[in-house]
Amino acid sequence: YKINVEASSASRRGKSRTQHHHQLNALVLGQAPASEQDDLCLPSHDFSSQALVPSFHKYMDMYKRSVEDPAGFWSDIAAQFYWKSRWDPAVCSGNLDVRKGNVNIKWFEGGITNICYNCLDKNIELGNGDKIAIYWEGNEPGADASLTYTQLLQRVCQLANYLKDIGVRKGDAVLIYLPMLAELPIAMLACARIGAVHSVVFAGFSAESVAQRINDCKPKVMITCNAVMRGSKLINLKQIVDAALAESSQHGFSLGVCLTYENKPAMKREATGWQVGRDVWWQDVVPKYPTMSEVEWVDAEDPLFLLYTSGSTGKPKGVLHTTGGYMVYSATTFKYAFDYKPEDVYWCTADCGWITGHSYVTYGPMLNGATVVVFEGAPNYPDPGRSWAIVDKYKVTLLYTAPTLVRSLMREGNEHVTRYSRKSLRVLGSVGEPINPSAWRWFYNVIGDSRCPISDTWWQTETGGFMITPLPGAWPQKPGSATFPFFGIQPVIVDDKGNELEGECTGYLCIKGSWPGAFRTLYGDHERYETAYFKPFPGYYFSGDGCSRDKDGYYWLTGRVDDVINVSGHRIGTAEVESALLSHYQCTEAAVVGVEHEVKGQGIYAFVTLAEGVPYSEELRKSLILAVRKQIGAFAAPDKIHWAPGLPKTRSGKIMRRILRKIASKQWDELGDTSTLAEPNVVDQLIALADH
Ligand code: 6R9
Repeated sequence: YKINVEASSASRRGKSRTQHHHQLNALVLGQAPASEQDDLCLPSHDFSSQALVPSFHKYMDMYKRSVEDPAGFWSDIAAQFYWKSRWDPAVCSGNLDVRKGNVNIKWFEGGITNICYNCLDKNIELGNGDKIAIYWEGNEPGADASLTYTQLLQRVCQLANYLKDIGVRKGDAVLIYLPMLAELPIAMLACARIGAVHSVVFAGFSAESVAQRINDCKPKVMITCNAVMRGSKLINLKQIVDAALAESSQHGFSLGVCLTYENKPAMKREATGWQVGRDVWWQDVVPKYPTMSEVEWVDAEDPLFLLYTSGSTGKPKGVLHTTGGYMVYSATTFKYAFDYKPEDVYWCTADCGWITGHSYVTYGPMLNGATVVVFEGAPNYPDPGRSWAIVDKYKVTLLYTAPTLVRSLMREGNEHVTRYSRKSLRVLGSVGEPINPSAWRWFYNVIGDSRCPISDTWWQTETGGFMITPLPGAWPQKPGSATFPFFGIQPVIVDDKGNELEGECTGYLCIKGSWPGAFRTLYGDHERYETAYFKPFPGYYFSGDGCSRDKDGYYWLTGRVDDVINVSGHRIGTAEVESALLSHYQCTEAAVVGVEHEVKGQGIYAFVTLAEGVPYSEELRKSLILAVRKQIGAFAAPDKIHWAPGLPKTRSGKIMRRILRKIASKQWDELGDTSTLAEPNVVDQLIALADH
C-alpha cells in the first residue's frame, strides 16, 4: 500500500515542488502553513494538534493494523459498545472469500446487542441524559423543538411499546414514509429497539414507487404523516400512501395498520383521507404507552434495515444491512471523518430517506451521543440564507451536505452567506457525487472562511458508511479528491479485464476484502447481489464508479460507469426512467442518459420515440415528464426530452448510449465510431432535432 504524501501535484500548476515540501514540512514541524493555498489545502496547526488523528503517520499506523489484522482492529472498537453477550471470535471478521463464489459476509456473529440501546440507553448511562439529542427545526423559521437523550428514549419507547402491542415482532418489516420530522428518527429507533426491520422510503417518491416497495418487502405496519409543507408547497403524503396501498391491494397485499402522525401545521385531521380499521392517528395511541420498554436483543447478523436504491435495471434493489457490523462501522466513520468531539453540534442536510440519513443523521451520530440538527424544510426557504441562519441559531460545528446544495447556493451570491457569522463551524462535509474543485473552493473559502477542513466522503448505500474520506487535520487536502481510504478499506482500481492497476492510474473502483458496514444481501435476491456486485470483477466488490489515483496516492472519483445517473446526489437508474416514459401510451421507445448539469451535477436527458403518426408537441413533452413524476417522483423528472424518430442501435438491436451521451452533450464531432450502427443516418436525424 503506497501513499506518497510528501510529493504534491504542485508541478501540474507550475509550482516548484520544493515550495510545497516546505509547506508540508511546516505542517510537520508545527508551524503555521504558508498563506498561499492552491491545489494543496493544508489543515492549520491548531486544528491538527487537537484532531483525533493528528497526522498522516498516526493514520498510517492505524490503517496498517486495520488491514493486517481486521479482526483485532474492529474487535477493539466493537468492545466499546454494549453487548449482551460477546461475538464468536471465529466469525468476527468478514469470512469473505469472494473468489470461492458464495458471498456471505458476517461480522461479530453470535454477539448479542441492540443498536437502539447503544444509541440511547448507553449514552444516558454515561451521564448524557440531559444532553440535547435532536434540535428539530421546522419548515417555517421559528417552528422548532428539541429532545434530550432521555426525552428521545421516552418517545422511542412509547412507539416501540405501541408497535409491539399491535403485533410487530422481531424480523417484521415496517415501512416508514415520513418527512424530516423528529418522528422519523424516532420511528427508525423504535423499530430497531424491537428488532423490526425498517424500510424508510424517501417522502419524495410517488405512490407507484411506494407500492413497488410495499410489494417487495410486505410491511406489517406503515408509519407516515398526513401532510408536509416543503417550502411554500403542501404535499399530501397520506394521499400518496392511500394510492400506493390501493395499488398494492391489487397484488393481494393488505396492510395491518397505517400509523399516521398528524402534522397539524400542514393539514388538519378533518382534511385527511381515512380508512377506518386500518388508519390510526399516532397522537391518539402512542402517547398512552409507557415511556420505558424492554429491548429486543438481537444477533449482530440480524437485519436492521432495508433501503431501496437504484441499480442498472428497472427494479430497485433492497439493500439489506445487519446490526452489529453496521453499528460499529457507522459510529466509527462518523467519529473520525468529522473529528467528532462531545461538544459538537452536528447538522446533516440529507433526508433519512437516503442512506446518508440512516448512517449520518440517525445511527452514526447518536451512537456517539452527538447533538443532531434535524431540518424539515428546504435550504432556500424563505430565502437562500436559511442554512446559515440555522448554523448560527444552533451554533453548528459540523456541517455535512451535498455538492448540489453548495452549487445552488453559490449561484445566489455570497451576501446570503456573509450576513451570517458561521464562526461555530469547524468541519464541513460533502457527499453524494464528486464535488467539483470550484464548488469545493467556494465551500471552503466562503462558507468555512478558509478555516474548516472539508470531508469529501465517498461511499454508497451498499457500503453502509464512508469508504474513502479525508480525516480532518491528518493530511493536506486536494479540492475535488476524496483523498485516502478509511480504516479497513482496501480500494483497488482495475482495468476492463479486472487487472489491478498500480500507482497512477484510472479505471474501475473495486474494494478488496470486507468491512463491517458492508451490505449483506439484496432482499430476497442473493443471486442478484452476487451477480451485480461480485461477479463483474471476480475477487472484489465492484462499486459501479470510475476512479483515478494520482501520483501522491490520492483518489479521485469520476462518477458512475454503469447505467445509473446521479442527479443532485440522488441515484437514479436510467432503466427506471425509461420504463416510466414507456408507461406513456404514446411512447414506444425511450433511452435515457446523464448530461452535465451546472447545479444538479447530472441532468436527465431522455430520447423518446413516439407511436407512428403521433406528432411531438409541447403538451406531449409535459405529459411524458408527468409520467415520470407519477411513476418515480418529481426528483427524477427529465430535464430534457429529445424527440427521436429512431435511436442509434447496433445490428443486434442494442442502443448505443455512448453515442446518445455525445449527442446530448452536443459533442457532435466526437461521436466516435458509428460504423457498427444498423442505420447510421439516425444520428444525423437526432443532431438535426437537437437544440442548436
Ligand atoms: C452516500 C451516497 C452512491 C453513489 C456512488 C458515487 C456517488 C457518493 C461521492 C460520490 C464522488 C463522493 N458518490 N459520494 N461520488 N464523491 N464523495 O450517496 O449513496 O445514494 O447509494 O450513491 O454516489 O457515484 O456510487 P448512494
